[in-house]
Amino acid sequence: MTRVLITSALPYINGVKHLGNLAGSMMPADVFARYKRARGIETLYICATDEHGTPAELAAAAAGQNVATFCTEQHRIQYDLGRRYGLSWDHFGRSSSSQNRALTQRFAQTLWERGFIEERVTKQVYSLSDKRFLPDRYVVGTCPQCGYDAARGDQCDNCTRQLDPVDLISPRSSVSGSTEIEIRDAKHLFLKQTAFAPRLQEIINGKKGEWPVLVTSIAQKWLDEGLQDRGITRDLAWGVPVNAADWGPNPQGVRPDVKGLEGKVFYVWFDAPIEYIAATWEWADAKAPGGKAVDSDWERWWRGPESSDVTYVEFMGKDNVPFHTVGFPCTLIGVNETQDANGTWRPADNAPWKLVDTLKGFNWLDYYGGRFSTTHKRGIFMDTALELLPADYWRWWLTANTPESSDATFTWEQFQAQVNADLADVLGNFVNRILKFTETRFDGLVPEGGEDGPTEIKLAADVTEKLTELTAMLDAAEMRKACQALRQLWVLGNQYLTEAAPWTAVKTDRDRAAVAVRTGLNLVALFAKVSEPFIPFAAEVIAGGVGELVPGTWPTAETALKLLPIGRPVKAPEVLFRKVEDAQVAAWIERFGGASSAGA
Ligand code: B3M
Ligand code: ZN
Repeated sequence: MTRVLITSALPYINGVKHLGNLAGSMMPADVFARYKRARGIETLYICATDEHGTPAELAAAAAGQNVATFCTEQHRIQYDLGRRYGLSWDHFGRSSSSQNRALTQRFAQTLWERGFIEERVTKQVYSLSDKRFLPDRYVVGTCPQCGYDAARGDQCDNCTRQLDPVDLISPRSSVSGSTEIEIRDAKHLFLKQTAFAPRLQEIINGKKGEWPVLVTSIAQKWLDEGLQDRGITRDLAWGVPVNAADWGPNPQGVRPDVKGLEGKVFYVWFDAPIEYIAATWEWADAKAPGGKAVDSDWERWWRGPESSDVTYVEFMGKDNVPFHTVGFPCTLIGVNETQDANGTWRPADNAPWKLVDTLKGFNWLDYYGGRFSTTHKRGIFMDTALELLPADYWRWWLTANTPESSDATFTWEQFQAQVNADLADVLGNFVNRILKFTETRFDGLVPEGGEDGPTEIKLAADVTEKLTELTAMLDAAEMRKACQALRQLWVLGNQYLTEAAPWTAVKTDRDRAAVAVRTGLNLVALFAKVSEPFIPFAAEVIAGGVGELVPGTWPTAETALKLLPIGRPVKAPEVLFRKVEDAQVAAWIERFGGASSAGA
């Protein structure tokens, strides 16, 4: 039995995330994690807030708060919201944790001692009016690649290219808006990514045809354009301190010249992916007696022979793919391996850190064809969405519309049509019909008597087909197709009831009606079980209606329609899904903007 390690991209700390963020990382990761657990597979789903870098500092400044206090509050908010969406993280950590600080510093030290980091004097954007360097998002300007006029210093939101702040055309400070800017020399550490290009190419070649084309093509584009060595330190007060004074000599026997490195921190994209590992360490510490785990508790998921049965799956939006196919693998290869004088790579020790096995990258979820925007408050955010409707409505719609092969778009009209049809008309209606009928005509008990006829035999075959499809799609983390198969499974329930018509049969042939009711109730149990990864709250209510289900077992062709013992008491739940009304949709369009807000 293999274990599964799952991470979803770490949401920035700078505010509540919108539904687009949820759709393209945390939601599919959660469905996948819940599915694996439902199969009885040992699963660890790790996420955390990404708390360093300019997004955190800028947002704290905008809120008029000290950055540490801001991060503590915002982490709590994101944690609570995630739980209310049913996100089943085993741990939701913080990249500002002491564990991440220790691990980031340790990795950097190793990279230096192996010769993969070097010191360079670089040109940096300096703001005369703000009297400070302006790294990354502290500077905005025109993208030199695509001409987008609000590109940030680190990355262009329009063409997704990574940028260097000094390359921006017409740069201005995001702190003050000032254009009084000059370029000054400053010392920084660089990760020699160029050295890793052949190793990365090997990895990507091995993943072509297995990972989504979106992912391998982004990675390949990067490799084709030629990797750049990457500055991994910044002139910021908030972050993981470089701490180079502790480092030993590099292969040339040179110790880092600490002068000029004081007061610097690592670049957020250096420490953030390391937090996947450090958050696992946090998880182990959190459940260890005395709050201090032994290393093997968390390392068994991440390194060496103890982790050889672990499959590691990452979920993220396409803008994060370069950092996970190039940046983070460079860090890990550099701590796992050494390169001798002839350029040959050799394992550095017998406990290498795990690299990603499967990388699921997603396109964007748009709002009426335009981008969701935190800055422009366009679209729907995780907190407001829950004021409108229960989490399962959002979970279902977002998963059924996961932006897998192309961008997807949210519109209120389509949302209403889909959740009403799938959840209220198909699933909710089925569960309600059969349970109510059992209560009124069969004393609320799974009835005995009668034998399966041709309708049941046909149903079993159809159920097996859809269940096989659903299972295969979940194994492949193909969320849209998984939802499609699940919806078709629900539809089979209604079709069966209409055909078997126990309400008619009961008048003349009670055994026939008993078969139909028993089969219908088993379908309810089946739906509770297989819908749980998608709509866990409703699934729990449905399961409650037919009694507890065995955890850690996934139905098979043999068990799918035999989940309930004869005589088990059942009970119709309260209304499972209320329909979304036209008046609500009209009000929400008014409040959040509809088609007419597109392109804003
Ligand atoms: N915080 C960017 C984002 O939320 C970044 C992901 C980090 S994953 C290590 O899109
Ligand atoms: Zn651009």
